[in-house]
Amino acid sequence: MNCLRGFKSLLYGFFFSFVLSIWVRVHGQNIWPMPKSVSFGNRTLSLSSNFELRTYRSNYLDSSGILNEAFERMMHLVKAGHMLKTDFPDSGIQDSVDIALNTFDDMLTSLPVLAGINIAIRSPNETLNFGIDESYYLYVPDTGSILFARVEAATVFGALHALETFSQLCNFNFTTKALELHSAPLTIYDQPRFPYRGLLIDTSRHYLPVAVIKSVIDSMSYSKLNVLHWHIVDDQSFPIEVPSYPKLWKGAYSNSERYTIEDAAEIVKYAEQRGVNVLAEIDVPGHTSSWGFGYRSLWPSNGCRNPLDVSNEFAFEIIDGILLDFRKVFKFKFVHLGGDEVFMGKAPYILLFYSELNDNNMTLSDGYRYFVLRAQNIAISHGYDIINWEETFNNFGGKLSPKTVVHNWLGQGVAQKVVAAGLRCIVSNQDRWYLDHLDVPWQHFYANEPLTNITDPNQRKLVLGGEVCMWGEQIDTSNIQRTIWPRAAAAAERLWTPLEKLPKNPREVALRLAHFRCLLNQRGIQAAPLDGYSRNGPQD
Ligand code: CP6
Repeated sequence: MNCLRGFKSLLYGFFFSFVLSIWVRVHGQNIWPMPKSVSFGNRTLSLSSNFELRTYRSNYLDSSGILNEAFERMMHLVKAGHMLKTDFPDSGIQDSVDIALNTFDDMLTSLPVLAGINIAIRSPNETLNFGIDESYYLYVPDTGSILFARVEAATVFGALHALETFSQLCNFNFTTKALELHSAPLTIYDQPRFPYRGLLIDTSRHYLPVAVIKSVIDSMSYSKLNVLHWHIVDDQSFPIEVPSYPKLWKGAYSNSERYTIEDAAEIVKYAEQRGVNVLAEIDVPGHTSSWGFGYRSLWPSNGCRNPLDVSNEFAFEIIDGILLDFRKVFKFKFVHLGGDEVFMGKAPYILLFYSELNDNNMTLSDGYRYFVLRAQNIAISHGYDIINWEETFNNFGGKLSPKTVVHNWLGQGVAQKVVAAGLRCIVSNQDRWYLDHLDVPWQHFYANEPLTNITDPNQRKLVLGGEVCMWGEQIDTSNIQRTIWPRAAAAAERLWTPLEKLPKNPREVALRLAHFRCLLNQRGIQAAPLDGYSRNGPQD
């Protein structure tokens, strides 16, 4: 049976490597997202069976292992690159590949052999955070006695992007069973257009196992997204442990559907090793019904479980405890404090609170603003800058603290108003970048331009980037990856590639994205097909 299967995949392999070789010649590079600048020739190199990582002439020691581990992963992935998703639905990686490569002999190929990749990092001690330098330079020579690819990057996280790009340039040759690179000599200068390129996951509506979150992080690194926005808790469940308030996770769906603080730390570390920041969200004062399962006094009244009660000091104490614990684990510059969809009509207690303060001129909106500002000050006291959903901005008439980043979601044109008010902004307009809107096609994700109608260069700088949102009401382990991909990749290129370098030919974009989708499949990510396109062309 195995033998038959192997034979079948070999046949497929011949077929696809044939198609692929024509493909590469006609269309050049299938890199996703498209780098800032690429130039390449058409010589084929064969990767040595001992293809190695070197860091000499660099004072980077890799004490954290980030670079060496990324190199090992990259080699594993490119070896898996010829496997067909249809044959191996659970994993793109097969033992037989390693066997094939080990029997391959460098001496038997007539092609020039690429011996390894030599990486130099200019700022070796940089840790991952918002705004670090992610640029890299990648050069693959085609002449010389011993060929080494060369990477230069300011930070190790730029070098990770270089390795990802390099992995996308490698192909498996079924005839010689060797890995090949078809486009030497090759020079790439690359750097992201926006520093914030996010993806939201929601673990309150449906629990996502740690392994699933890790696989989402893997796939983010393949498309160079760099912020995992973790909408951890909401009305439906409170799945995370908060050591300062250990009863909070009584709001979890079950004992097996929750994250220990060690799980959270493990996710953050896993993400950091892949160049992905984790932005934790605690959405207040709305979306908090699950908090009261552990601490009943957080529910405003019988039959009313949210928003948190502005007149209840304990609400602020508990936010303080949560952020104290979060700060030890979530090292990102920002914490997300939500602030969306607060229905004040259900909260007459707020007016009661103000009448107790003898200020009867206060309104429910004043209560909302008081809550948002106090939560912000708690976050600032723990060393965070803040991200808030756009309702905060809309309710404050543009007078929010300058430490706030406004997270757009309601509609287009909001970024324009936010940056005109001098605040920073992240774009997620729901008509284009909400992944739970299943009817929005990848072309709309691709076409969504964060800088629409913003011309002043200083205002343009205030748009930090954008984020696609995978809300969890309809999503769990069974369908999360195929709902995220390939559409999130379309947004990832919009956020990475310089505007003037974004490919304009829709057919080129569709085919290259179809190819990237196939790459995800080969790497074990269950990305959905593009409507009407395979990597071999339109199906018409
Ligand atoms: N949960 C939270 C949600 C949404 C928001 N906040 C949401 C609203 C509308 C749509 C999708 C998601 N489910 N906490 C809005 C930011 Cl269409």
